[in-house]
Amino acid sequence: MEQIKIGIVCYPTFGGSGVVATELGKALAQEGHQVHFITYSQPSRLDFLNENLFYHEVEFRSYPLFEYPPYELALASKIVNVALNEGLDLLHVHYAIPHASAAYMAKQILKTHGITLPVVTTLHGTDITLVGKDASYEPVVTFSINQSDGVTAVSEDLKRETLDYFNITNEIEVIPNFIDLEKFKKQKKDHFKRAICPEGEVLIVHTSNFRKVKRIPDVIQVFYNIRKVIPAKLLMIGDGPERVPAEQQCRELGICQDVRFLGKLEAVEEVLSVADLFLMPSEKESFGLAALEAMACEVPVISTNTGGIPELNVQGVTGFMSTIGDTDEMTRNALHILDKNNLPVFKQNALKRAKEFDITCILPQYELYYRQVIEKTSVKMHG
Ligand code: GMT
Repeated sequence: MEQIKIGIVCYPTFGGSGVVATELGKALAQEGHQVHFITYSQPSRLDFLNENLFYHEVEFRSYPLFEYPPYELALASKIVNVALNEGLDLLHVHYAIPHASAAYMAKQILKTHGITLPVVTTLHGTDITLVGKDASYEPVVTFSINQSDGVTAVSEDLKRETLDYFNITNEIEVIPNFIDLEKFKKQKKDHFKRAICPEGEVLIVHTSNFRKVKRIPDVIQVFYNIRKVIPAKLLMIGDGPERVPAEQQCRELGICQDVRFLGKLEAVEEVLSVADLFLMPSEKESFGLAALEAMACEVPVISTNTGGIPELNVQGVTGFMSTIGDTDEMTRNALHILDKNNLPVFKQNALKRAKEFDITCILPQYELYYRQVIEKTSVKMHG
């Protein structure tokens, strides 16, 4: 297959959009495409060497006049620089704010050099459902989505929400998130399980960036309810503004000895390998990549039924979904899953469902989409 030179713009942090962008770039490079990451620091999962992978750091200097250095301008300049020097065929930006508008500006500058750079924008979630809807960003988000040459969303629900809320004149293609089943698979970590759960307790896990939207108090409440019925331990992975209040909640409930906050972890799959249940009581979740990672490691999921989660978690099969805040129902369903007669079936179902999102199924969808966008853009240019 002919090589495409792709620029990928993303957040380098632990958030889902950065993870998806990085894993996608790595997989594209392994397929023989040339991938140039453009962002402000090394993406956390860009952890291996490949002759087709490149990283370009956006430098944005401060100046006494700036309260906030203008990152978007520095990013647009870096995109122009990389496109000119590396001969990019396409730019793929993940998370609309501010990446789609920086891409638009870069594209206009490149036009003055006689270069057409097709831009694909992938909508991930809060760039639409929370931040994007804010009046202070909405006109720019609408404009930059409409000016992209291709737009993808990570779930049907996110596409619907985008079309309902914004005045979108562009087509939106749904390409779901994916998982690398070579990396995310159940590993033998019995010693770890014994260390965490010495009395054979069940192990419950939550991973997130600990923001309000994740409803961390519900995670603790469901765990507290479960623990009243069966011996259980909870591992909280990740970090963010809701961590300190969650630690306080554990102290107030007197459950600190059974809850561990592990902070940001690189090898989440090692912990998931020994987990019995994953909790995701989010208020909003356009897809729920963290739940997919759990399922790939054979962990069933208790979640809300919000956003794109119903496109992933199958009710009564891979786990259960409840309305936001219904921690009593979540507890009842969790105890049903954790029953020793039910758990093995839920685990196998979770893995089977995760296989439908294997990167080998989703990567060709992106490659095809890139080719269509490149083709369409060059017809527009010449036609
Ligand atoms: O909003 C976040 O939690 C972070 C955000 C991101 O862009 O990093 O996550 C969103 O994108 C992920 C990858 O596509 C999805 O799996 C998450 O469901 C989504 N988060 C929300 O919609 C809250």
